[in-house]
Amino acid sequence: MNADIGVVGMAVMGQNLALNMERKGFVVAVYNRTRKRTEDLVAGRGKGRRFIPCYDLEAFVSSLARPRKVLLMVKAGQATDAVLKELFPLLEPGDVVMDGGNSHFLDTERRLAEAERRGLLYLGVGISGGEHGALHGPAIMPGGHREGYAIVEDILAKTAAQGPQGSCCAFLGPGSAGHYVKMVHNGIEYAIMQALAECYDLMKRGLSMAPREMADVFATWNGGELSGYLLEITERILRHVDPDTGRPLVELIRDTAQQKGTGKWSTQAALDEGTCAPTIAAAVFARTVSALKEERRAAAGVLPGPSPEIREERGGVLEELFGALYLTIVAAYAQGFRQLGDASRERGYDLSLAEVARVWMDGCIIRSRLLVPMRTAFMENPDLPLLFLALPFASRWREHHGALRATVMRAHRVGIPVPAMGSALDFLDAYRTERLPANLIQAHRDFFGAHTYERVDRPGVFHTDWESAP
Ligand code: NBP
Repeated sequence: MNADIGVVGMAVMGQNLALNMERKGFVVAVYNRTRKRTEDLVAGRGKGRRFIPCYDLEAFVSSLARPRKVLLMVKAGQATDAVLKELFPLLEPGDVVMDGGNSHFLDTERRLAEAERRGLLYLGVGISGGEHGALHGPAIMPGGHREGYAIVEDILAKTAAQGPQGSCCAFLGPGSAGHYVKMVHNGIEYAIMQALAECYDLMKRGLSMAPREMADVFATWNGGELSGYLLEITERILRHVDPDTGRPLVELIRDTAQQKGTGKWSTQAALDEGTCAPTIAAAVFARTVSALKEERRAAAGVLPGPSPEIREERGGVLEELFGALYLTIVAAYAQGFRQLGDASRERGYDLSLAEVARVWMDGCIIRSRLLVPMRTAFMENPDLPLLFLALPFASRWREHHGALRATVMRAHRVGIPVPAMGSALDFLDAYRTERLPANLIQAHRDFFGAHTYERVDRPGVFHTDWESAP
């Protein structure tokens, strides 16, 4: 019996994906550098399943039906390079190698070029959904060699979540398109999580609400058009009681958010491309500030601020908070999609943003009911510059921008930081302003660096000798 597909890397993601694929009817060869993980899988959760356990890469490769299909689920970076160095020479032209890890898109470009030299078909495959998604159906974002995708499409499409509008897997484009889309997915994820944390902070410190009460609010919000996985788990987290202490577990967790780097990469790439992703960047920096625990503790005694108490009627504050959250979440998606559109033009991905929205509808961490109207917006206008210009989101802006303003001003008044909400508001206010003060910046640049400027009243490029001007 030959395996339909082989998975390298039997840590959390690899194991669960292998189990998922086997359940979909495929024979799966499994291999891990450390033998014990493979042994544990086939003796435990994988017992009696159609797995072919392999304990060296040669045996693993020989167990695969031709053309061979290999999915790497190993740590991104050097580990992936180490596996590929060993694996590539064992394969034959026409075999397909998929990297399902969170690889940096530039690493994917480099590996794809190396695979191409060897006649191999290479796919950088973004996978989202964590452990649960890997087992029950993640969102899968492949990019790279289209011929390679044709060979693995059946397996990937069946392994992916089955969303309201089809399998949450689609070939996204050439090169590093898949990993780029996954990276921006994570950037959006950072921004939504930050916005939810800001709501929690305003409810907790501002309104003195108990986690159980906050959970009720999130449950209500999650029942409407904002419904999505991150709202759902926020409610569940807030209801969770620590069995040891009887206290809400969330209150016992240290307030320093860690990061593995995909949010940072997403922001770095946005900066490199000159695209606008300030809310995603704000969320990355908010995590950085959260990590300064000891400094924050010291500063608390040195830098006073107002009392965080919000002395207003709770119902009204929460109503406005919903509007603020709504627009901030849409701003996160809007900036992410905009970055994807810009990267697609720059890097030749030829992305369909409507298809990206469809793939994100289920299985992944940023799945949300909002993706249905977002997909429609991109289907109606594939070149839409920003989601807020599409009718449903423009009308939500009109409806909620007062609430976003009120929430940001309220938070600033009581000294509760809202970097995601604040940056979403600033971004949209700048975006809808016909004349920004950048003319003064151009004058500064010309003053000290003779960088020249354009005028609004006549064509051409100008320089002024500002020092000698009267
Ligand atoms: P980890 O990211 O923790 O990686 C552990 C795996 O990498 C183990 O199988 C380990 O083998 C293998 N590995 C390492 Br480390 N160095 C190696 C080397 N030099 N040669 C061969 N194998 C090596 O596992 P994970 O959390 O399951 O994630 C797998 C991939 O999926 C990562 O790229 C991750 O970023 C991505 N991802 C994770 C999630 C998630 O929710 N966890 C979601 C989406 C994507 P060993 O057992 O011998 O040490």
